[in-house]
Amino acid sequence: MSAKHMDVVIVGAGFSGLYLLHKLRELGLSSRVFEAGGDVGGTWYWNRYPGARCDIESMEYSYSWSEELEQEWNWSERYSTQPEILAYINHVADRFDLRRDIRFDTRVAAASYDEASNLWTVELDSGESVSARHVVMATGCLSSPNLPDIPGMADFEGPTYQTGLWPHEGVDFTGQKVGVIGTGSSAIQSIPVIAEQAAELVVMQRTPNFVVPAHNRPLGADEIAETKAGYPALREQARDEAAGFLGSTVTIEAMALDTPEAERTAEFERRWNYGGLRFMASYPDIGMVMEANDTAAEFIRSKIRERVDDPETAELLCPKTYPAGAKRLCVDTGYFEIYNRDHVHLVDLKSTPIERITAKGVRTSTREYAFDAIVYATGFDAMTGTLDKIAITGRGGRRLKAKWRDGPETYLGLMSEGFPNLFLVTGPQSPSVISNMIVSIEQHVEWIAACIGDVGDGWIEPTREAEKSWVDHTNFMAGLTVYPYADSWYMGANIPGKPRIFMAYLGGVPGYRAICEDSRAKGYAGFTVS
Ligand code: FAD
Ligand code: N01
Repeated sequence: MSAKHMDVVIVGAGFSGLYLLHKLRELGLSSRVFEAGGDVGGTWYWNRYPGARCDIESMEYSYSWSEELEQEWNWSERYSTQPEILAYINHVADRFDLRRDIRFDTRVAAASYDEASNLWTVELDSGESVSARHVVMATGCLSSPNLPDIPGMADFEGPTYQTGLWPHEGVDFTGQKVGVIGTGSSAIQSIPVIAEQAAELVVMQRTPNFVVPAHNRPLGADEIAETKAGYPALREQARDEAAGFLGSTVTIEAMALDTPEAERTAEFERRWNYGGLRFMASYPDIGMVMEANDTAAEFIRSKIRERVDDPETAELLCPKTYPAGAKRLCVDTGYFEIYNRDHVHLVDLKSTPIERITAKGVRTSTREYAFDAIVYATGFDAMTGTLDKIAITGRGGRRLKAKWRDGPETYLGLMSEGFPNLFLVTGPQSPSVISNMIVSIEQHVEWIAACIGDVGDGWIEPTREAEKSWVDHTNFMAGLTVYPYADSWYMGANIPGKPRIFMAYLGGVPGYRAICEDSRAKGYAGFTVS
């Protein structure tokens, strides 16, 4: 643990950093992981809010690179809880003896490239520094929790919580009046659980979300055995699906708008009853044409109206200002039904905005709500936020944050020109958050590890031309879809002053993989290697 120089510095010990460490060891390279948190897990270490679980089915939201691991681990539910995913990641760390090369409670503050030595110097928040030939940012897309800047936040006398920084010891809301600000995925998962404890729960909603049911349930021994028996083929199939999970490719050829309404509704109903994110992969035009999208949106709204007793509350919960799926679709367990309980209230912040946080609670334009505790379910500075916090300096003293002032610029989401040997796992302009992230993480880790092995003591960076055309291509692909029509975190819209640009690649997981593999097969086409 005391070495000052290594082949590779890895920042982050989530799914990405752990697999990369393992992979680099296989290549005989020395590497060290620096992790700001106290243990492994990344997302699943930090997001301990009640109700946290995955929205990709457990048997798919897991590593595929070790057959033994795949066979020995048993998931208990269709969608795993945060504690179970964290237990899995801990099991992986122990089983592959990863911890000995990880330094916890250590934040990387800066990384700078020296052209003369072709080395990176990585500065830690302890004041120490280490050097490495290569640096890999396995820092996560959703790892910088966002606290809004609401006047008076420091005045509140009770405890406050951000879902992405939940206390390890948990929180007991029994008998309390609780306010939750936000209605994204974190809120939608936590609200039904908090409501079970709280004496009164007030949900403060600025924008309602499109939500599909999880239909979560325990996994039976037979289906686990069946999946395990067919794992290699299932994993291969997932890698060939548009978003890296089974059922994410649109297979129906007819357009929604050309399909008779009764038939279309029956298809939506079938997907609704199956549950989960497959809902959006129905017709080819749903993600591309607003009018087609609205057929799916209206179906979801009809379900909200069925589930919520009070028509006024139901209308407030119906998203109407952006296309379905253009913000990350939420997957729920009992979310809407919670509004049928007498002790749960919805406040519409669009018509009655928050004016300030007070000593006792939250004051909107019409009244003050008194709370014992406030939960900020207010999301993340996604994709670029975590990288922006590290002072990354490349060739000629150029800062990555400055280069990305008008939006991230990468080639394939893997590297950025002017920053040799600096790799990004699931970086901006790769499928990342649009996909089953484990599939995308594995693909990136394998590409990066092979590249580092090939480059050795040399260097690699993208050409400016390749990078510019990739950024243009990414924007072009986004422009073909309805995604840019929502004020989403995908677009940077949730962070004041952040450039508005769609930050992920929408060309699909298999096509993207083929482009990466093609580049490598052609001796890293689009990159300069020395
Ligand atoms: P992370 O898990 O974010 O790990 C990055 C690590 O880097 C963190 O531990 C962080 O502390 C560390 N780090 C960052 N900066 C520094 C620094 N400067 N110095 C040191 N350490 C640093 N994806 C799916 O595909 N399916 C899901 O169902 C799903 N559910 C999710 C649920 C929640 C609540 C959230 C927030 C995200 C979810 N995601 C899901 C996305 C999830 O982030 C990824 O699936 C995956 O866990 C990311 O792994 P990672 O290792 O790339 O990043
Ligand atoms: O964050 P979000 P999240 N005043 O940004 C509101 C993954 N994830 O943590 O929409 C009032 O989606 C904001 O309102 P608006 C998944 O990829 C997955 O919930 O900006 N409200 C919004 O309602 C997900 O997409 C799971 O108008 C304010 C909410 O806060 C991503 O992480 C579970 C506000 C933020 O929603 C982020 O999800 C959890 C303000 N000043 C997370 N500022 C799974 O299910 C913000 N809001 C797998």
